[in-house]
Amino acid sequence: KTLRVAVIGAGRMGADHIKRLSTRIHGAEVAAVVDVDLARAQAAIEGIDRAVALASADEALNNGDVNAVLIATPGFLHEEILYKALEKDFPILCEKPLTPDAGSAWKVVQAEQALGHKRIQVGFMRRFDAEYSALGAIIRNSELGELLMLHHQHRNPSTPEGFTNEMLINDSVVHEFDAIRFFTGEEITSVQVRLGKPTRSAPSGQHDPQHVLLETESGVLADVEIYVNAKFGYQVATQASFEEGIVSIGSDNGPYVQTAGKWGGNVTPGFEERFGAAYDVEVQAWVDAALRGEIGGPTAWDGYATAACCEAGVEAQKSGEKVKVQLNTKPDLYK
Ligand code: ISE
Repeated sequence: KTLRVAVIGAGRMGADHIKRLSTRIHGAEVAAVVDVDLARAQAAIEGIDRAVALASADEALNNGDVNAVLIATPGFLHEEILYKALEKDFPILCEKPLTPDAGSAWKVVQAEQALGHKRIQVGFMRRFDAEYSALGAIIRNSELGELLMLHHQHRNPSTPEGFTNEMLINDSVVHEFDAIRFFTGEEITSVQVRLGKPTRSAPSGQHDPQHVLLETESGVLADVEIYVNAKFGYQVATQASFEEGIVSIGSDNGPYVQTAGKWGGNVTPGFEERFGAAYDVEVQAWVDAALRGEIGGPTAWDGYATAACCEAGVEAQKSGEKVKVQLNTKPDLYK
């Protein structure tokens, strides 16, 4: 059996997934690529056997050759496609965020619940990063005693046009919301955002960097430096403080070069390079699970819970107050 995947959205992430599906991933093939810019879809299927370029998600979902969907459009367009794909009962890999706000994410959770089984995997790829897995295992096995604090740095070289102040939370810190939930196995209970001295490199309307402070159910404290116009390169790093030690992940490591009177190496340019291997593992896990009728990663509940954190985060950005994260009761399907 093979997944015949419709990739919806042929932008930066969609194009990256199309490449991995048609080269490195086993058990899946690109059957269709959808983009409002048909020329972009056409360019994305070049060299891929039996793949078609289409201008609408509807056409792709109703194409008899398609039996799975990977959603890589901007977040605000996910909801409509999710409902249609659920109606078809297709395996779905939906890039983060599931939807942009908690209300709409909850409706998606309810639609999946009505279906009676999990079909949606959300694209929180960091869970598949080797160092994230290693730190996760150290926490779960209490190897260094209890986890007490998490310090995160999330730095991008620059932001694409139209990247708003809210998107620092909704598109970027959403990864840390999920990472903290993944590491601790707990929900986040509150979010606070501090705005300090901004960089002069931020586009107008964007306050950058921001300092996000979080608490989990058991009182683990976490902080995130989100800095999206940091210029020097891409960096996603974490330092975890335990009763019996400190664990650091995400530093650039090698090759370490000495030449012409200097020493050093290269900074990772972007998320494709930093998380390339994690994306491969994520997509393969999705495909393997889908062929068994299951999902292989973060659920629609994770998408909903992080959307609730984002909503609290955006409110906290505006008020400067510590905002409680409100969650509905977790449905049995996700327990
Ligand atoms: C982007 O959308 C991503 O998902 C990247 O992983 C993240 O580092 C970046 O901040 C986001 O804008």
